[in-house]
Amino acid sequence: MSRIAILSDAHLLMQAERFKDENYRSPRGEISLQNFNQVIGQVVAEEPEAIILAGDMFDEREKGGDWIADSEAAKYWPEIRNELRRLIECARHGVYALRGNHDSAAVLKELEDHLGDGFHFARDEERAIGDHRVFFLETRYRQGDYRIPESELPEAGEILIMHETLPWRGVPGLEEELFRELSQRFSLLFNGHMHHFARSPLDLPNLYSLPALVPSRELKNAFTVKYQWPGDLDNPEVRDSPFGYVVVDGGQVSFQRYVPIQSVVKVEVKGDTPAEVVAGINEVYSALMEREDRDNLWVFVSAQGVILRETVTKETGKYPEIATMAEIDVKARQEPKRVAELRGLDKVMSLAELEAKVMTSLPWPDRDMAQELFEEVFTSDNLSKTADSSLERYLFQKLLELAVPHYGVSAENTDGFLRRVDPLWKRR
Ligand SMILES: [Mn+2]
Repeated sequence: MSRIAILSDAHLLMQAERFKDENYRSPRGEISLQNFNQVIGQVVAEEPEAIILAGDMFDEREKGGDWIADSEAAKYWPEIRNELRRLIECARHGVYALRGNHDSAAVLKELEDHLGDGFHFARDEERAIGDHRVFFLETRYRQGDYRIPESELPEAGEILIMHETLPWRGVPGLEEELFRELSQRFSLLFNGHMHHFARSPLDLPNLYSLPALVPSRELKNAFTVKYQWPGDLDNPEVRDSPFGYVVVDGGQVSFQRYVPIQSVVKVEVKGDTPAEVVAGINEVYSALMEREDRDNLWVFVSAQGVILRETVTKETGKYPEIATMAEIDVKARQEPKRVAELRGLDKVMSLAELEAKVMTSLPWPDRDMAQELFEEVFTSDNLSKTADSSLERYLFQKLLELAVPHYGVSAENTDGFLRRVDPLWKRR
């Protein structure tokens, strides 16, 4: 039986940048090309007879974001094409590509036109590859739960290649019943898109989830090193690389691990106050600075607590030697804001900074009222007081006094209202 290597989800062009200079390539883009070069060397050394690209190898490039300079990402293509030529030379039965949800059909078509006989773009069709029959199911991916009409499903076959969301661990995706049906119709099923290697997901013995070939975007648990704060910073959790590809050989399916050039570091910081989160970030980054491989890290930060994304970005920015990825994940805890927490806020953003931020973000009609709030109510004097009912009453009264003229309420009515609610404050 012919040996086939199946590669997926390299997302190579995700690294392309929005820079005017056509020759500039970011460190992130360079390292992706280096990884691609190395992993292709590893694949070629296995001497596969055919190679299948199971989607999102290139990535269509973000339309809005900060990634793309020129629409073709031309500065990356010469190297990518060279690597594809290496694959074509090594695989006598050819290279076959399925379009992933991030790939553009135009790019794959162009590769087919320019790389010659060895490269095939396949959609909703069966191909004879050596002594195998492989069906390529064109990607239907949608967000949330979705299905594919029965009339569009392949009847039966040997190997099925697809790129859809597995409805896994509570995550919505292509309906499970459909995977079951396809697992009856085919001997072996390989699904890309999930970036994690797994045998028999959904308890289907002949279904495989394909790993991401090289690091690209952040994915949960796709790290090789993890620091948690609070936690033991001398002994971060270390995991085997989750990256690589799959080889099918005589009915045997094996995961071939690829160890990337960079360590993919996950940093998780949890704190009760902004000051704690800031302290945690700095302690973890001090530990990162001590690492011998500090120049070869890709750091994904996740912060939990009462914290602003800008604050996390500012703190991590103090360590230019460490490559912090832009996708910073901030989970602000949803709790009623109490005065004690506002005191904590004062430590990462001074009252004057907060005031300036609020003032510049408001349209003119609201600014004078906000100005009064800062002058009368949110004073450093008030904010540093311990919360008690008399302070709350005072703040309530001041807010009411400031607000009512905006709604045309007379002063007498406000006084009367305050007199009537007074017993409520006292009863607390
Ligand atoms: Mn995908």
